[in-house]
Amino acid sequence: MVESSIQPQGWGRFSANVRPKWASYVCSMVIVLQFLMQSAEADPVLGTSRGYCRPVTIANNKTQDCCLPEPKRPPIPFKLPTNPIMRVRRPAHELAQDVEYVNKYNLAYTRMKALPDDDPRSFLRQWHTHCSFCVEAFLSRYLNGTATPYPLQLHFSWTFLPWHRMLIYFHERILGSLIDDPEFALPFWNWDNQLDPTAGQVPQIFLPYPAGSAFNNPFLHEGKVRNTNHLPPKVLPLDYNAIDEAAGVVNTPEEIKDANLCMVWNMVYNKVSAQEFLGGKYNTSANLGAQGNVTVGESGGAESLHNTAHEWVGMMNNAQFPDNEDMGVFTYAGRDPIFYSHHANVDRLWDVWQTLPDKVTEDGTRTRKEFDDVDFLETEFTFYDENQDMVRVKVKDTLSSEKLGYTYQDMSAADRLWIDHKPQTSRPSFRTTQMAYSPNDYPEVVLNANNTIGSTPVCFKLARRPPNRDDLKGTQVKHIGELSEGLLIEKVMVPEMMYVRFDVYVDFPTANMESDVDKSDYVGSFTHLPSGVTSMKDVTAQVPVADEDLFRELNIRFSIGTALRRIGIKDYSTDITVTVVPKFRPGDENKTITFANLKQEFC
Ligand SMILES: *[C@@H]1O[C@H](CO)[C@@H](O)[C@H](O)[C@H]1NC(C)=O
Ligand SMILES: *[C@@H]1O[C@H](CO)[C@@H](O)[C@H](O)[C@H]1NC(C)=O
Ligand SMILES: *[C@@H]1O[C@H](CO)[C@@H](O)[C@H](O)[C@H]1NC(C)=O
Ligand SMILES: *[C@@H]1O[C@H](CO)[C@@H](O)[C@H](O)[C@H]1NC(C)=O
Ligand SMILES: *[C@@H]1O[C@H](CO)[C@@H](O)[C@H](O)[C@H]1NC(C)=O
Ligand SMILES: *[C@@H]1O[C@H](CO)[C@@H](O)[C@H](O)[C@H]1NC(C)=O
Ligand SMILES: [Cu+2]
Repeated sequence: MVESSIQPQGWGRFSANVRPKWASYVCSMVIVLQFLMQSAEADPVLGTSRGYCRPVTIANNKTQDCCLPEPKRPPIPFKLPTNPIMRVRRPAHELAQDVEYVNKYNLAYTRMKALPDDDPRSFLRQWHTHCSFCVEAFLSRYLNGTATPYPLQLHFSWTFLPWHRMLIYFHERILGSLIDDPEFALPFWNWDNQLDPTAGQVPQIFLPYPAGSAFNNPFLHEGKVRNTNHLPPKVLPLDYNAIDEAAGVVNTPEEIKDANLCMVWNMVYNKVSAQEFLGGKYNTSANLGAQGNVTVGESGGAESLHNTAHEWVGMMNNAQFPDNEDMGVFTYAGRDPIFYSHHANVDRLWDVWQTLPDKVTEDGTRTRKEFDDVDFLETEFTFYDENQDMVRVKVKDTLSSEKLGYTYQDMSAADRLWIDHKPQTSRPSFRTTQMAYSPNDYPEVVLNANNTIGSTPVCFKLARRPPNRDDLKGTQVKHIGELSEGLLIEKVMVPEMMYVRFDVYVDFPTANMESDVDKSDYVGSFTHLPSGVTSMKDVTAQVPVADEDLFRELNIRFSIGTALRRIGIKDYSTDITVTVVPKFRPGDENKTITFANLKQEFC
């Protein structure tokens, strides 16, 4: 068993390591037995930088090399600390006037930046860690280290939250060690907080302080590429709409606040199952289409919600920064320190999510649980720690921040605002006010036909049925009444280089771009950030193909149970309509995205 835990050493550049034959034989046996014991289909992914890496292609045929150095020592297994010193992460807006913290934070980054490029703790390599793992520079592997032919992509599935949790966990420890402060904790950008109007602004600690003040923070802002239109006092609108912005539409602070509460309620509170909040299973057997499309999985609520902050902070439509640096694109996001603070808040929302009561399902008794699927729990990532050691972390060790030794300052008063949020403007139900309305007047989706989202809203009839015992399979609940009713849009072909956003409404067939999201019939949004594009065509030859040919094939789930009850539909036999409202970016208005199916599904 001890030997098998270091088995992944036996591949990549370390394959020449000498190991007695009998030992590797025993190891293989142990591993085979472990696999047999799990399940015939078990294939947890190993996300590591070892063994293979290619530069990622970004827009306009440029490439960015984000590959990471090889470890100097054999990788070590991650161990949860036994008596951890608690690092308390505090909200960035409350740290703005804390001279000691701001200066310490800046010093840690300044030292990180000064490390040589081949040091995996250097800021360059911290950025590269996100760039490479999130833009398909590596191949996904089996736990024994054998490469699959499929590119690794840690967004768009259940790996999103645990991987980013550990990315910032090690980032924080490295920063702390560089200033000899074992209690150093990252600040979190508390953008869901609508109680304090400064919480949703780009935090002051990432902006220059007045000249001559006691604050010293140049690394946190100098050379960072951001949208100068979105600096304080502007507040991040979680339903950000670049077309409206370009057209000069200005929302009042009150409208922004309501929309923000509604978005967080929908994308966090209303996601009662792990699948809805974290995302779906990572697909380790994705097809490599001739054109190199990537089949990833299903994005969760946390991920869609967090993309908006990326898009809003990054520089947009600037000829000098055509790739929407830094935050606006996966490739460059890690180059802005605000990225780590943004992800600390996403991580905090995961902690909060675990504690939320259930007012979502029919029974109202479902507890929020992480996946118990062995493919999830045994999934492994490698990261570099504060000693430059490569550490192999299993997802099962990432599920409790407290066990990891950090915690978040209590923000429950602000959290409560979105937890208890009810749509402010109750639009009268279309069903009751429009006598002539019937879902039968709208087409049902035709499976695998050319169903498209784009240009104008599209409306489909959705046939509904009650949940049954078969629906319990693969979920973590035993009672039908605890299932969450969802709408699943399948095989959405998302162009890799396109910002995508669309909103979904139930029983509101006339919904359009200007419809207020803070209404009962709004059920959520999907957002997608572009990234560098790598060819899946020929993995070894590293031949880039045209950006516009590449797609990510994703399933997208919307939770509709509460919305239906709020608009007065209390049974499962009433058919409804589903309206998908595209909110693509300026210039993309006429683009279309295809999908294969749209159906009711419980989870
Ligand atoms: C990108 O490179 C390919 C192959 O070299 C070339 O055919 C294509 O025109 C280039 N595209 C752009 C936008 O430069
Ligand atoms: C590693 O695991 C995969 C999947 O179980 C298997 O196909 C492959 O042969 C294994 N490789 C080694 C070297 O054991
Ligand atoms: C994984 O992707 C392949 C190829 O698109 C698909 O056939 C398969 O059903 C997917 N598996 C899961 C679990 O979604
Ligand atoms: C990739 O996706 C595009 C868009 O849906 C599609 O036209 C193309 O056929 C796909 N390629 C493969 C090989 O599946
Ligand atoms: C699918 O629909 C889009 C938009 O209506 C159209 O541009 C495209 O040609 C269609 N594709 C096929 C294969 O019918
Ligand atoms: C989208 O299509 C409309 C109608 O054909 C056209 O007027 C408009 O210029 C197009 N927009 C873009 C960005 O191509
Ligand atoms: Cu990421």
